[in-house]
Amino acid sequence: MKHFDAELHVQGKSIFTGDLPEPEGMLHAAVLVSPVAHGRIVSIKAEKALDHPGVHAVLFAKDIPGENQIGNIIMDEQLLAEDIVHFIGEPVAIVVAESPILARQGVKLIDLNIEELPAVTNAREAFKLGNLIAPSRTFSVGDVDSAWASCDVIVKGTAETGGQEHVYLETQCAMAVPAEGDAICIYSSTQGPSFVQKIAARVLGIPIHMVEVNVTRLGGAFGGKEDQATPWAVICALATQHLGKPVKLVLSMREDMIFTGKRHPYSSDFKIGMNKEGKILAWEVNYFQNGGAASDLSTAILERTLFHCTNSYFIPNVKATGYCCKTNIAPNTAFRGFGAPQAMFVLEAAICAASKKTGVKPSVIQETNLLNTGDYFPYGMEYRGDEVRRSWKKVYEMFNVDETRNRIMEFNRNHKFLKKGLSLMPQCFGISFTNTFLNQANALVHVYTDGSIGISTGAIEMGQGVNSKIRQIAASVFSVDVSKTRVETTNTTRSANTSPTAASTGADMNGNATKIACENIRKRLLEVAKELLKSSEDDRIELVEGYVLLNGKRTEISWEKLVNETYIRRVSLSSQAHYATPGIFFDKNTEKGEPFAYHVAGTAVTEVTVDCLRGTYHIDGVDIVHDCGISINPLVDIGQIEGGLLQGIGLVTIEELVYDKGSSRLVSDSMSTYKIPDIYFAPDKVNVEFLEPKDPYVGLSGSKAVGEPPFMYGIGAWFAILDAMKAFDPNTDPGYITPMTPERVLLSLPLTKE
Ligand code: LUZ
Ligand code: MOS
Repeated sequence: MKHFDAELHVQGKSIFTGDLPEPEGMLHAAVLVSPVAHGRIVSIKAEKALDHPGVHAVLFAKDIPGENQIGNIIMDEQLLAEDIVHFIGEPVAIVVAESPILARQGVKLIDLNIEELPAVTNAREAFKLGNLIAPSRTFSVGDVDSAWASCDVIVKGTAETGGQEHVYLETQCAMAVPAEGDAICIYSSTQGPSFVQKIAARVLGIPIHMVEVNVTRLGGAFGGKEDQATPWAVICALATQHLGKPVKLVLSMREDMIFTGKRHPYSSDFKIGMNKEGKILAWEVNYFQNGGAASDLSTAILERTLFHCTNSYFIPNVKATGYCCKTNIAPNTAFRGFGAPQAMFVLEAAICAASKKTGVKPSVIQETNLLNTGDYFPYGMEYRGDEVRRSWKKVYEMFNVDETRNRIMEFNRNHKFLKKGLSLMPQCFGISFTNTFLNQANALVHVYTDGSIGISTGAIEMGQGVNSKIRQIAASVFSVDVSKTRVETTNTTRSANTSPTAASTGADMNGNATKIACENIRKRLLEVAKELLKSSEDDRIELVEGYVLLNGKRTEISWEKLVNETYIRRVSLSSQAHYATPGIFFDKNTEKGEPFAYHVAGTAVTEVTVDCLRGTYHIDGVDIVHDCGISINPLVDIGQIEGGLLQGIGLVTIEELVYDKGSSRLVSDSMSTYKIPDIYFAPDKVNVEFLEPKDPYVGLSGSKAVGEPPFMYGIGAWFAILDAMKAFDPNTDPGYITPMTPERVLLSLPLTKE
């Protein structure tokens, strides 16, 4: 049950896009980007760059033969700016040269003259100016307006969540190679090869079948390569089309951090109403999403925010409205959780605020309102699981939460400046793309005459172990050893019209397509076995551990022999299959439907220690009870849970994006100024306990999606830190603002305390 790439990784033998052997005559691209947040291009002069040794070409918007448009949901983003630039880092021109250094020297020699225009970087400011990417959307259920009258407590407030840089180890990169005729082959580090293919064809003005996109694996993505791998691949393809030469582009870490979008910062207003017992009766929230300078996936992300506006809780009266605001920063994009963490933070903040006003403990309010089986979400879907309450209960029992609280109180009594805090963080995440049509995948499986198996799907391996799970599924259908299977590169000629590997659905959907294809082949193999054994209708024929079994007894027909006999009989050993998640739909007019195949839930307990003199803190431990269903690969799943948790903790603690007030330039544009959790920052211990599975038909053979849900547990760190700060000063009020950096902690606490 290992991650089959691990051996290659530790030996440095895994192939990433940047490692591919460079074809003869390879050229390198570099990109001239806008140095201002908003402006009008007055003139561009490229003569000096063209005279620079080794420079082969400088390309502008006017050199695009097709459409200068890379938009996905809304067509509002040019590949190369023509007239107006909208953010620092927006591509304006491409320099193609004989080396990456020469290309970047060429970029510096271009004379770009821009007349600056006023820039907006803040979502609320953009909203006031009417700069919206799309009309607002509202999810509602019950009647909040009349519900306030029956509430004993009503609390209003605001919450702010900051953005987050993806920090994939492998930066954005691509290579394009000319093929026969006017065809082009693109090697791209993308989560969405079909999207790269479609946009390249659109920009180059050629049919989609003239573009082949090939992906071996990514060095991390986290959503950052769902939409935003595309421009770099298309830039290479455009240069290849112009010059007839292979062209490669690898962004430096710093370029990547400046040029590409991040998680959306949100600013939200909330109003929560409860009765005396802590039952939440009404919830009203307005989310102001900072979309950046182009729509990218912002509207889909805002939609997922609305879907998760009540997280793990049942609230009878809800009105949630989202505003997708257009600002002059790099277009923000998909990031693990896709708008859900932002929604969940606001509700936890509101619970915290309500607790402060009533004296009812946050955990009591949380538990009172947890979803029960049969409750309805504001979007009309029934909660069919029971894992929300089951995980809450189990976390208390397994990890002795009550004892921990007593230990913490004791500790806090005995320490003046060091204070411990605790929080519980439940999460409930909907699995499926919220855009229903994206919930489809396909697979192509070949069994070769020696019995080895080759599998192609639309899934992208980005470290998350999807290929390991797909291999295990194929091996289990044929009942052969996993070593007989191999997952090929992801290639648009073998898997067409695929959805990006995203929304935690990669293994579910591509695994199910693989399963169907394998089952098709197995059926044919069993027919041949029947012939070989001259068996009758009531005989039971199976494939078990590399042999054909007749009525439960092993025959001498091995897997290899059966495969070869099937080939000799001219029966196909290949199958292509399609999978579409059944039963889901959503009506955007009524904002009601059944958008998710299922929900994944769990609960985390976080303990922290804060040094209230220095503002520094340490995450002592996180105990998690999580629902993986029937895990196909527990090691991979625990890796996803731990990784997601750490990334979530990073979001709410130390990951801070800083922009210069005057120029709107990203100041935290390198790994020395943008800190992410490292091994020292990580919790001393992370305990992960799987919840006993309940539904064997869900997901992929009963296993549930694991990519995004565990990210949400990290939010608990913020509330645990606040809990510790309150032990030092009950009146502390840092605001409901992420990240809770040590600076914020320090500035929120009194300087001296007796
Ligand atoms: N991408 C997307 C996603 O296009 N739609 C989604 O619903 C989604 N959800 C999570 C992550 N990526
Ligand atoms: Mo994503 S946030 O690419 O699942």
